[in-house]
Amino acid sequence: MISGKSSLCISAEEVKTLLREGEICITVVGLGRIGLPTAASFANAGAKVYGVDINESVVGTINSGENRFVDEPGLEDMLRKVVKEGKLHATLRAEPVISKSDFLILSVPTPVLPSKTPDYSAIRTVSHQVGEYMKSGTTVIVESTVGPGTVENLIAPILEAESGMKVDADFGLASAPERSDPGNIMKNLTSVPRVVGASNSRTRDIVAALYEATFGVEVVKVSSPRTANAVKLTENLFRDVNIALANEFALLYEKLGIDVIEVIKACSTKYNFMPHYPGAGVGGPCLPANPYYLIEEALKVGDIPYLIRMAREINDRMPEHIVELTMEALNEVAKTVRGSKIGVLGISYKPNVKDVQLSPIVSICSRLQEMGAILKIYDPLFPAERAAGFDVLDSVEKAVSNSDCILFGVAHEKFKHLDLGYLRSLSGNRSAVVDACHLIDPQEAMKLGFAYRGVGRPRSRNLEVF
Ligand code: SAJ
Repeated sequence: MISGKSSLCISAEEVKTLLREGEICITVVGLGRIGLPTAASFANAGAKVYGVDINESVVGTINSGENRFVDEPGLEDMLRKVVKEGKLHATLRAEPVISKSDFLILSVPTPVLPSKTPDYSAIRTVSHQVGEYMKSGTTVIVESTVGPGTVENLIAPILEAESGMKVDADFGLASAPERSDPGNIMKNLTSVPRVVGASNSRTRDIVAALYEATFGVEVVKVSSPRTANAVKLTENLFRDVNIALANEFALLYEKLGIDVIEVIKACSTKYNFMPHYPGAGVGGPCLPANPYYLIEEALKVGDIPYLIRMAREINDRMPEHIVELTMEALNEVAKTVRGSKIGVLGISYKPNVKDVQLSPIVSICSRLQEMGAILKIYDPLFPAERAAGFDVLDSVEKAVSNSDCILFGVAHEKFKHLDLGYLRSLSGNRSAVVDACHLIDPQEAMKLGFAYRGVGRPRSRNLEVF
């Protein structure tokens, strides 16, 4: 504890000084892709940080200074430094560290169940643990993404019941939802403004000062935890809906013989157009899950968010559309999916990130395999590894050689410099190519003799005359 003082009694100014002087103790619960960079950053700013996780190997690797998120630039060096300095220590046992912490940061997963309802079991369990062991004067900060109202109506009552204390009177409660892009987390943590809402303005100011001092980033103070959670969900659902609109345009323009990418690029010349792009579907830990946190809260008050739900249906339909395009392209060269060798380039859920969580390409590969295709997958982030139950090869050549179809799944930086003519020479004769991520030029593919299909793209060569 801060030399015996409560984190509720210090001023925002004092936070910065105490942090620098190593007087602040922080426990981060949940050491995943957000929790670990957060813990390392607080330690690097001077705090004494404990990281709590339920996974023994996670705890072990962290204490040896190893970084398991190899695709997060900047994390490796910082983690090794703070572990070596003894400023960050990971542990499986929450009790001894929670009871001596000034700030407790909850950063555990809040996935969505197959029933499309949020799974708050982890945050519930952690709230019981924290409530049981936390001392008076502690401030609890929820970074996990939850529906608006969850902090006030689910987490706060558990903390009060377990601790016998009262929010504001005995402990502070705040929401500071993470807003970082996987693959750019360390950069985002120090550049993207942080939204903070708390149970009272004093706690909000103290938490804001802690984040400003640690990350050097602007803090947007809002009126409550529920507002902070609404901000996080609004920005992500805005994105999901606009991606769905781009996908809807793509499905229509394919039929109208219009190139949706050409249209979007031209639209982008308009000052208030916000480009979003069609693709294989929406994957990752955030966008496919976030809408259901808000939908659940809406249904509780009798509101039905039609557009948000329809957007989810459109985006979830895209993997099947890519499978249909693959069938069409193979049929064009008198082949069927069954028995065809398909070279899949990219299996991550988005470019340049080593993560297959809810990856649409995984859904596509599973469906093609069910249909009897022989898959040869390459992803530069998973070379010679297994990903989502699939073997990943270690070169483009191994995936593409003698293939009946090349499927571009993810626009990894490494794929942008591939020579399509070279790939044509490697693939079997009369081969097809399907572009799920608008990576290649349709006209070039067709001129090379591929049977081409691309999401939202024309499937015939430009006619010289109309
Ligand atoms: N996608 C499209 N079309 C687009 C953009 C994305 O189909 O125009 C697809 C991607 O391929 C991917 C999925 O949507 O499968 C999600 O893409 P994303 O770029 O939104 O990536 P995420 O899921 O990592 O989103 C995170 C979010 N960050 C947080 O929730 C804290 C999101 O708010 C960010 O906008 C995003 O990172 C980012 O790019 O920063």
